[in-house]
Amino acid sequence: MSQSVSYTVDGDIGIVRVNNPPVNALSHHVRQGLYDCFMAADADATVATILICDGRTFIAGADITEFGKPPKPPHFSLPLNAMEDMSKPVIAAIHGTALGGGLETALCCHYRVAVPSAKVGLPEVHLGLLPGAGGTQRLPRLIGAQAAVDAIAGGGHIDAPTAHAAGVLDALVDEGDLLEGAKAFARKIVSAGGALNKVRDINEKVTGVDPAIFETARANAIKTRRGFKAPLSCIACVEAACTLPFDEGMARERELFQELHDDLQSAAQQHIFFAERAASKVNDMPKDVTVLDIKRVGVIGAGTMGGGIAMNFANVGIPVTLLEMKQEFLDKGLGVVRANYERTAKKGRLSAAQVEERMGLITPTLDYADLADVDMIIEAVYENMDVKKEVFGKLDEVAKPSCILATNTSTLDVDEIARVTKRPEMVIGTHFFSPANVMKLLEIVRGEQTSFETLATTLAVTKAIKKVGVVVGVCDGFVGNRMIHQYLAQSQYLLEEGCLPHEVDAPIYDLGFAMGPLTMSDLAGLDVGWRIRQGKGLPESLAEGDRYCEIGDRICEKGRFGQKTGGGYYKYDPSDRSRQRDPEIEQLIIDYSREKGIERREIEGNEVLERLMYALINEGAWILEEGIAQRASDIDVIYVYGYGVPAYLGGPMFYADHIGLDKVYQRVCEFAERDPASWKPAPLLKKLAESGGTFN
Ligand code: 3H9
Repeated sequence: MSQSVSYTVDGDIGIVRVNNPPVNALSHHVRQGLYDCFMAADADATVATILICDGRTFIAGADITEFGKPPKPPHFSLPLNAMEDMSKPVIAAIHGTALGGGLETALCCHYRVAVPSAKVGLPEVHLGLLPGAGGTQRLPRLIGAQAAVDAIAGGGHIDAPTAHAAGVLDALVDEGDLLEGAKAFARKIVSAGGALNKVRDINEKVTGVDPAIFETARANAIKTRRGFKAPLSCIACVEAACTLPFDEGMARERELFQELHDDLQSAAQQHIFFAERAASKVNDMPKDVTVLDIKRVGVIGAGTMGGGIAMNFANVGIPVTLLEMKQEFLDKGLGVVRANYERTAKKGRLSAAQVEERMGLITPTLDYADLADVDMIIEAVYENMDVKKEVFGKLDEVAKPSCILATNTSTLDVDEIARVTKRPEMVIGTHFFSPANVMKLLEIVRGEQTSFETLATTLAVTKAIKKVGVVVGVCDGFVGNRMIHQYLAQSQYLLEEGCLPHEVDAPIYDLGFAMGPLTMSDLAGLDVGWRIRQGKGLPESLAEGDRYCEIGDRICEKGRFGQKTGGGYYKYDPSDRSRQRDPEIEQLIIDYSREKGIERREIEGNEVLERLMYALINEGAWILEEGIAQRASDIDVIYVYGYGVPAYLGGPMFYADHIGLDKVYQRVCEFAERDPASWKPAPLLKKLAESGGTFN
């Protein structure tokens, strides 16, 4: 028998136990082990069989590492059918997370019991897949078509009490002893006659369903998950459960699963799943590093960023002391935080009591001395080196020696900030993305003196506040903004060479990005970059041979700072903020080219896409070469979670691998020949292109 699944007999009850760390995934040996053990259980004299798992969780799904490789027998259907066809009741005993193939396994048991802290769900959609082991056919028979569409196309986790109320679980048992609870449940079933409740037999097909629910679900998926194929296939499968008998529905599920499995989208989404987990690993970090206990944090600055950062902590029950310079700033900042929470409450996602509880966790203050007992301070003041240094000097004086000092900066040198303190090893950068309470990405900037303890603690805090953290090194713009700088520069050059704003944006939007570079600039606000450029004395301070486009400056000079002022590269309807082309700006661009003696030309779609994407990729290669990012997949995570790149593209470096690095490099060289001022082919890109290598 497989070592990862065992069968024992406890009195009159058989126990099949899975032990396949870390998450009891259904690897091929587990599938074989389940089959063998259930065969053994069926043949002996027990009255019922319990399926339970060791370790931290029930089966958390198929083994994702097996996807995209030659299939290893047995197929899922062998053990799952064997369980469902057992001649005595089978009870799944669930703790942790029964996800994907794990829940599908449980749905082949005749009964399901769980501890209240357990969660169930079919999250395959997030991997670009659909539940391929009968989940799309069994779940609707159990909970109805609408609830099944929500669960399968949404892919969320459902907590055990909710799952119990919905009928996914038959009973909740005491947290303390799952096995005893499951045994008691089994005996009750046996003494009541031992009915074999097969989900597949609940009905021939799910009936009485209004077909409009599928149309609504499809329209919603197209709107909220633009370009993703899996949600639509998930919906189609649930629809099949309502129109086809079970076996035919299963065949449809298999067919659509295979289509998704073989598609690049699912490979990309699986890449992002593993990339996200790899990102929290620091290559040179010793295993035994102490992680400090962060019980209370301080946040400096109650502006948009500071308020959003404070909310992250309050959301997970960590008290925050929020410091501002003036009472009016504090009042305003807290007002914004409250308004944010109340908006969420209006949507039904928070209760009034939870709003108060979270507000209660944020203690406002004007006094630095109130930060004396916090364990970590995140400074989120104005992006200016002198201001930040002054704040850090003060923090160093008031904070206890074990307190970590973090700076929320998107560009500044963390080492320079650290040097004003007597604890540079406890200083780190935390680059939150705006809005900080919503965006999942956190660039964790490791300074030259940042200790492993500080780094490991910051990574743990990142996980605690449910962000995806990526460790990056110090340089101007770190990873995300340094790359975006090159991308935005190309968007400007494309304008002066012949494109109008919508012609720059369209290919990127069509590729799947949330928006093109100029729409993004309008949304972010054009004034910030303009002031930075003014601060640098541009364009007068340009070095010989540097390339600079003044179109952005000219637009700002008109008082147009983007969406917030009703216009930037585009104009925005004041009633609904809808974006429209603006003839005035288009003329400004055409006049600018003429003024600079640039002959405008027709730039076809592919060149626009290539210049924008390859600017990102080439800079990404430089960043890897310099060790600013540890691995290419970290860059992909940053772009998916921070810059609106859809997970189904896998991020810019995964995209480059797919295009072929030889092709990318060749085009980058062509661009560099035409425009050496703005293109410097990265040696790593050259090396990989020439050796047939890939980034990931
Ligand atoms: C599926 O089931 C298809 C079916 O319909 C059948 C079709 C025929 N496989 O996240 P963590 C690894 S699709 C392999 O840090 P947590 C993970 O990479 C699947 N490995 O822990 C990490 O490795 P490392 C549907 C997996 O406590 C380690 O386990 N199921 C898998 O924060 C710990 O993971 C899902 O989509 C896997 N399935 O969260 C569930 N899952 O230590 C995916 C995890 O080397 N998993 N690993 O970095 C999760 O959502 C979370 O891992 C879970 C635990 C909530 C379970």
